[in-house]
Amino acid sequence: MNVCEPASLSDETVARTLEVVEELSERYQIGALEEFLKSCRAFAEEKVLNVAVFGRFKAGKSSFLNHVLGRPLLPVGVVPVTSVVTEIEYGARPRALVRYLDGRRETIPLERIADYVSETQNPENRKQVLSVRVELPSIERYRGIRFVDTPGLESVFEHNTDASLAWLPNVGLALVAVGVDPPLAQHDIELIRNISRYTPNISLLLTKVDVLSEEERAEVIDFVERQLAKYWGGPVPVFPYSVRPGFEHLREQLEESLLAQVQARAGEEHAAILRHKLASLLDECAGYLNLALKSAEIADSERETLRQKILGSGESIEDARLALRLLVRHAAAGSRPAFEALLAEESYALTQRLLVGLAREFPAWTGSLSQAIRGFEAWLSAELAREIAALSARHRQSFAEPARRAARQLSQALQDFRNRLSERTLEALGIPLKTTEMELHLESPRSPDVRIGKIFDHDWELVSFLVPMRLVAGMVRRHFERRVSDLVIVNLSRLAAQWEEIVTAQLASLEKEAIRRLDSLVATVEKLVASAVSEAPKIRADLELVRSLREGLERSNGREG
Ligand SMILES: Nc1nc2c(ncn2[C@@H]2O[C@H](COP(=O)(O)OP(=O)(O)O)[C@@H](O)[C@H]2O)c(=O)[nH]1
Ligand SMILES: [Mg+2]
Repeated sequence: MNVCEPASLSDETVARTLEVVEELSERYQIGALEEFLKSCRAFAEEKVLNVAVFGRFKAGKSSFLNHVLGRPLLPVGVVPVTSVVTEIEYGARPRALVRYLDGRRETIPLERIADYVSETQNPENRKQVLSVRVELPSIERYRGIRFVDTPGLESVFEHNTDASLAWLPNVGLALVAVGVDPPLAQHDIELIRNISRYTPNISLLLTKVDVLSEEERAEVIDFVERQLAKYWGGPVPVFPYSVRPGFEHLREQLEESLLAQVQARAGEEHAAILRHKLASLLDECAGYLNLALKSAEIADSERETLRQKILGSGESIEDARLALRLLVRHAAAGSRPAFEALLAEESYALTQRLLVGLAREFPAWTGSLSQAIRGFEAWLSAELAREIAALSARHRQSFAEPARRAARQLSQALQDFRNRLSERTLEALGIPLKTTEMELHLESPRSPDVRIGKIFDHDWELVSFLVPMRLVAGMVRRHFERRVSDLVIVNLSRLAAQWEEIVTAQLASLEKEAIRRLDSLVATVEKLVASAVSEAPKIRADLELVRSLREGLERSNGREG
């Protein structure tokens, strides 16, 4: 097996197309094409298809991947951290890159992967890891494939942030690992159903077949196939597997009939999508040039009227900007109350948990009142910090939602503006200007840094250091209990405020970007509409060049089909 180059869409065609569009958009100042160009260029460089391994905990996923990779890379037999996936692909140098929820990245030695993906070493994902990406030089034969080790089962679909599932739509092959003990449960069928939303290519990996005799193996495979036909119905090929010596032929079988195909298809699929993107890019570029040409063909005296017809007055563009700003303002105003309501629901249970903890700890705080206060302070700030950090992580999705929603709405509003422009050019010049808004990019928000407010007012402490606890224990305990309740409220409200601050910053940068795009589109159209009669011949020649590139793309498509 080796790298599979898209047969009919040559690198040269791709490079030439990108180059021409870039040159044209610079020369005609078509700033509005910049995002589209960037997205095409990024896609042209990305050539990886994911092979993801799903399945219940202890199904043998990590063992299987280690076997295929030819080294004990992933920890085996450990409880996986529910939200961390490990991605493995070819790379020139061996390295492991940890990506955190807040966007930080850190390179770690390969031997330390378990510190990030196993529950014992990273309980409840306290390290706030999003994923671990491993690159190995030894797997060059799997170039073009990225293996994904997923944590146990449903967790993948339930507890994850968007970012950690970013690879899902790009799954070229999903392997559902099922041990032979027991082979295939309702759970696994549900999992297959879930995955089928993302990829039609699902195979079943029947692991640990070494524990069966040859006869039993045939029986189990037969059973699994019948169950699949009965409860699922779709095509799911079954591959028996074992990592034990003596079963190497199973691995070869899997490589030959599955991985090789995926690799070949990865190239083809990528080429098909890239061709489509480049064709749209050329079409949009031609659209702008046509606008320039039609404008150049009218008399100079009519140009201002044309500009008015297409772009309207300065006021109407200001209105469009205002509409974008209002969208953002609305999202900003709603976020704080939403966060507070969300956290208010947690308040009671959190207080109760802490009070139970207090009851357990309190008897140990003997000696003086001063010592008790210090014990209480140390205990409560540690507990609260842990609880608040966990809450923050658990509701991360909800905290991130206002900015995500705003990003969607802004993209839509910008697209609407583009569509209106297209209608107006159609009216004014007889040609539409069909263009697409690229999604607004949204950084994954950083996590707030959780700090716990002051636990005690020190006036009280001044007189406290000598008072023996046995005299005041009842009073002190009631006081501690009130402090627990108060501090829960204070710190939940602070967490809401911190998230609001983060979201506000995200919204501000979204607003800035949306306005920039609007302005860039308006500037592009202004510039093109102002094209002079003398420019017409050059524009015609450039349009001809774009047309020939477009035809070249069509031809390469025909050859493939
Ligand atoms: N007999 C046998 N045991 C296996 C095989 N593959 C995995 N195991 C065992 O199954 C257990 C769970 O494996 P692991 O890879 O951690 O499962 P995961 O939770 O799905 O990643 C471990 O104790 C492995 O030693 C196999 O092919 N044969
Ligand atoms: Mg595992």
